[in-house]
Amino acid sequence: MQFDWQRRIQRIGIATLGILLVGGALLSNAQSQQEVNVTIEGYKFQTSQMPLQLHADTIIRVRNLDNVRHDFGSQMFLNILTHVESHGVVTYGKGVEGAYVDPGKEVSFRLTLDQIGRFQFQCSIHPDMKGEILLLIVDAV
Ligand SMILES: [Cu+2]
Repeated sequence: MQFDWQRRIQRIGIATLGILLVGGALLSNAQSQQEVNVTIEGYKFQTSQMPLQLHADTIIRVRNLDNVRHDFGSQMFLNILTHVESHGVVTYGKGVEGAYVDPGKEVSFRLTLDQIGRFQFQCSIHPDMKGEILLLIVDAV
């Protein structure tokens, strides 16, 4: 009799653990950020991105594989709170115009986009270098 109870309690324990794990996975999924990866190579921007959602945490990582300094600048940051991490320095605020990316380095921009559209970016040092990030889908949560 006693043995049965112990088994039952153990089962309840395992079932609860299962629910907690599922709950945790859902939660971490909801909090995960969407990524845009921009690689600079041969004086060109290469963008790879997933379909972006409005009002979701977005991180734009810009990696410079060239051996010269480039810049990643965009109007998209101007009216949005943007968290920039570049060469160990973090800046946060509105009115960010962009950031320099030194050779072999990575700069990241964290922001939450609140309008759809094509967001152009460019390198102020080499005006021919241009690219864009697309936020065109409408099924925002
Ligand atoms: Cu450049």
